[in-house]
Amino acid sequence: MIDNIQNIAKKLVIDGKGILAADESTATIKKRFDQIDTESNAETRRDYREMLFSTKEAMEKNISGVILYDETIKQKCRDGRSITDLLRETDTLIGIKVDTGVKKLAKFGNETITEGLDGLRERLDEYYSIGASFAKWRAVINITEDTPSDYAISTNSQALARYSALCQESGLVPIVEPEVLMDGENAKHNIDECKLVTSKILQSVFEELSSARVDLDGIILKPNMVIQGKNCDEKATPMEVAKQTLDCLEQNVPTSVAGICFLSGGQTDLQATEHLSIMNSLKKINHTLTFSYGRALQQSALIAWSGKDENIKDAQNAFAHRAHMNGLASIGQWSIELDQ
Ligand code: 5MM
Repeated sequence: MIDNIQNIAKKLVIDGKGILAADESTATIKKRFDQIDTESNAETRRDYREMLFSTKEAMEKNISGVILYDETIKQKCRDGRSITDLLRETDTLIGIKVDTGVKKLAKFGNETITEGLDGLRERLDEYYSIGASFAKWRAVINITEDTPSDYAISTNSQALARYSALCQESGLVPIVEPEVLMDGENAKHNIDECKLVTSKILQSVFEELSSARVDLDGIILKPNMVIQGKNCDEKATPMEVAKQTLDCLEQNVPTSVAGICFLSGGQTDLQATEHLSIMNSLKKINHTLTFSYGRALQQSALIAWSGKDENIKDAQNAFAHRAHMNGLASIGQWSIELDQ
């Protein structure tokens, strides 16, 4: 079973490919659809995601796996095939979001804890039987004047470790996502602050993974890049973001981790691609670095689609383009000229 997990993890980070995060919860996808004045219901959500997953060129060449939401993994395409069969046709690995969301951490103000451990073993077995080969759990850490607290860091890390151990027992590769948010009002949230907090959460996560006996060669880490918060005036250059991110990962991520797939976190499409490409072109780290983007892969396709069937081709072209650009970034060969 462990061999299989290691092979799946390797396949997820194979050269030129990365992960499409399409596991927006119902509330999050509604926010995305609100931007394009499109009603969010089970059918429109299925249509949108089916459109992405049937972009054959992108899926075959640049997408190793897709993270689905519970609703989607059980849905059928318009023609009656299952969504999982559609993904299998392009040899795309099937992933599933298994946390049940971020809730307020009692007695800790606005800090959060990610829930979903109760009954997780049974849910993982069910997803495995439907065809999932990997899973995802996202912890959220917010930088403010007085957060994150040590307790929020440790309790979220413990949850990530318990989830990871359960995944591996069930034959699924866990994607371990401790996200330090770019959002927030804090003007002091500069790149150094982000590096400090990202280092803290990574140290804590790897301590807990080790205590939980998780095999690191059977996990994928999904971290944020080291970058200033949205409200900070001190903007780091792309080279600084790349170098500080590499430095942080080198110091805090054991080399046995199978691969690192970044989240985009609210960066623009181009920023997310450029940062990844610079990191890979610097070749300073032993890990494979690629993408597990949600917004940075989908935004242009979402706008092009705008909820209309007649726009499907344009939207698929937009998605294929971003997937291609990020595929190039994953091997350090992207350039702005190619992206025009
Ligand atoms: C696709 O969005 C994922 C699910 O988010 P919610 O639980 O808030 O609905 C999210 O975890 C996503 O996978 C990561 O944040 C990475 O996405 P971005 O857009 O930051 O690349």
